[in-house]
Amino acid sequence: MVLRTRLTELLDIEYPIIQGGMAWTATAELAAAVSNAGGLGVIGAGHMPTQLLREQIRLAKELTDRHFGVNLMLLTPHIDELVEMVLREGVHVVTTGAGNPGKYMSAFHDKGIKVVPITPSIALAKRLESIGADAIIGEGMEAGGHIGDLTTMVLTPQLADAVSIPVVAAGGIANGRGIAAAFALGAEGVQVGTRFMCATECTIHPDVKQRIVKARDRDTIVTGVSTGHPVRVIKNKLAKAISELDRDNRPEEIEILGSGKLAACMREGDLEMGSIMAGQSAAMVECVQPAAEILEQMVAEALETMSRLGNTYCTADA
Ligand code: TUI
Repeated sequence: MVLRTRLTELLDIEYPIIQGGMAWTATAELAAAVSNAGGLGVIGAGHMPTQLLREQIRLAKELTDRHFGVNLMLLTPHIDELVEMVLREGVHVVTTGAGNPGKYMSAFHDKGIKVVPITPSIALAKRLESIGADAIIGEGMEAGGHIGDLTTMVLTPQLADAVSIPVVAAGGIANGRGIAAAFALGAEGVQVGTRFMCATECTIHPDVKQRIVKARDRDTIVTGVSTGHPVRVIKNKLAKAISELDRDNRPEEIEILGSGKLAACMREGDLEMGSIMAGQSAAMVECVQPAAEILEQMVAEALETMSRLGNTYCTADA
């Protein structure tokens, strides 16, 4: 199967599919499995201690000979230390979230590291292109975790018009029809998070995977709006408590209540008081399966969809 774009050339990967760099979720095992299967695997640094991220990078290098990336969450207090370590260890790609990676751009480029920031808006994308971003991930509010306020449907085409670098669509994409739709909107790649949470190689607690498989269309909610950092999660007791604090505009209490809850969910499987960060596409994830199978199914379905649409709507006769 061949699905080549400027993104596959830029990152030297087989398929234009980037795995979301989800904190406490996207470990070296998942990243290596995705890279081995032809996508771009990404280790999610989140708030990881520097030493642990170093070990994760080294483990990924043992598990795959292919290119992989690290996602840096720019809100983390020790971000400068993480960047320095990533520069020393060397990885092929850095994706960034929750901020502007401008101050690190030239340091990454000097080491030959491609920089692919995540943006929720057009203005930030233009700024990032002007300072040398290699590609841009536009993340719509269908995504899980920390989100902006535009949908993938409106963000992607505006990004494709606004910048010349490759655009990667993220948020709400869990199957090949999603890839075909993203391509129709002008993207040259997709980032997929939630579906890869249900990869066999993903090391999160099995109960979380089953919760995602079970999820229905309206099972997620956006919490923490009053903190300035809205987060999409699957509804549970914690989400309800945070929503109530949001309603009463008590952001400080949300920060306290939310602390450590992502780890409680992903590592310990606390489905009641853990933060089940997942996107709306959870409703479209049907089973737990190997990362290679996810990639193969998605690519096959994308090709089939694009060909079917061409055959259905584009007839040669007058
Ligand atoms: O970063 C994510 N998703 C995340 S990060 C995360 S950990 C966290 N925990 C508590 C509060 C906040 C984060 C869980 N999920 N996705 C990429 C993303 N980046 N979404 C939105 C943004 C973003 C937002 C503002 C990127 C840039 C930005 O720029 C602001 C500026 O500096 O102009």
